[in-house]
Amino acid sequence: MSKPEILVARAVFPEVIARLEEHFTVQANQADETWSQAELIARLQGKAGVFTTGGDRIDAQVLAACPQLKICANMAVGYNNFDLTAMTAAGVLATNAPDVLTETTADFGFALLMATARRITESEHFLRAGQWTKWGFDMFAGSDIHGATLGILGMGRIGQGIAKRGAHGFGMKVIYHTRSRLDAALEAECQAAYVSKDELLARADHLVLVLPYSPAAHHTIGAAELAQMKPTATLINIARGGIVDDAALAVALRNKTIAAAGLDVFEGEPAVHPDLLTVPNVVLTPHIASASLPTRLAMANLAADNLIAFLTGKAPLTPLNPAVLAAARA
Ligand code: 8YV
Repeated sequence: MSKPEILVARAVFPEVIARLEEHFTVQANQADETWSQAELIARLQGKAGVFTTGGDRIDAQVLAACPQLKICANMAVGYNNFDLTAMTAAGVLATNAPDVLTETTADFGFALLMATARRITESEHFLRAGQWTKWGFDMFAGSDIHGATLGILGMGRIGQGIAKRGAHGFGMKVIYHTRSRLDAALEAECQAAYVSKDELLARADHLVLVLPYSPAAHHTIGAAELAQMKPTATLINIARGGIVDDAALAVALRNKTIAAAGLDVFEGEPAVHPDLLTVPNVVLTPHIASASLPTRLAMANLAADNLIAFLTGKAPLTPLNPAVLAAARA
């Protein structure tokens, strides 16, 4: 029997391609070409599965044009690149890559918070530019992490990882807001207190965004929310572009409505709002929160595991629309 055909839409670890080749005829994109939607559709013809990353959009148009497609396996925990409703309607399984990146991403959230609050990149640019000629009593004086109030918006696995680092490592007071409040045992483990969104904005010295993107979450932080924050506060976005109104944030940073921001994700990335590039009090990184080598390998292997399991008749590990599995069984 011939092997099922799959597409790997972006370049990934060669050892993961080799694993996939044990089970499938693989069309890979190891040259990491950027494909238009039409080019993606053309390459998906005859494919039973696709390995995607967060930038590869699978929507109703793709699904209608690729009737042989059975599974889309995302190498990301976030899946706002999938139209899940359309996938379920088309009977196409979606999987993501949760858990394996939780601690690495929480580490990065803290790294970005510390770099932002302690003005690390801004001061390094100053040094590299040869501007450091003498010590100054308030030179790059930022805000403290230890003992400060850490606000977390969205309290899933990554949010909980950040809360634990803040509470246990830095003696921070942790407050959070999310759609569904944690149970008492988890709140105790994270030493985190549930508050309203308004209270979170008003009280946080450092606010970290870790909520998933959905159209309802678009511009959760805009001009009005930034105005509710302390002028000494820092804002960290490791969630998704579009959750923050980047144009409004650039204005708030320039006017010092808040002290600083650290951003790993952007509206319309890899483009970055030009105004953010001209304000000094923002730390900018290119969507690398999960980018430790072991974690990226684990994410790629989990996406591969989902493809291998599902297309060889076993249960996928991390299905997003299990209704598709139930329908296939019926
Ligand atoms: C990925 C992410 O690197 O997992 C996610 O949701 O945002 C990142 O870890 C990115 O989406 C590429 O797939």
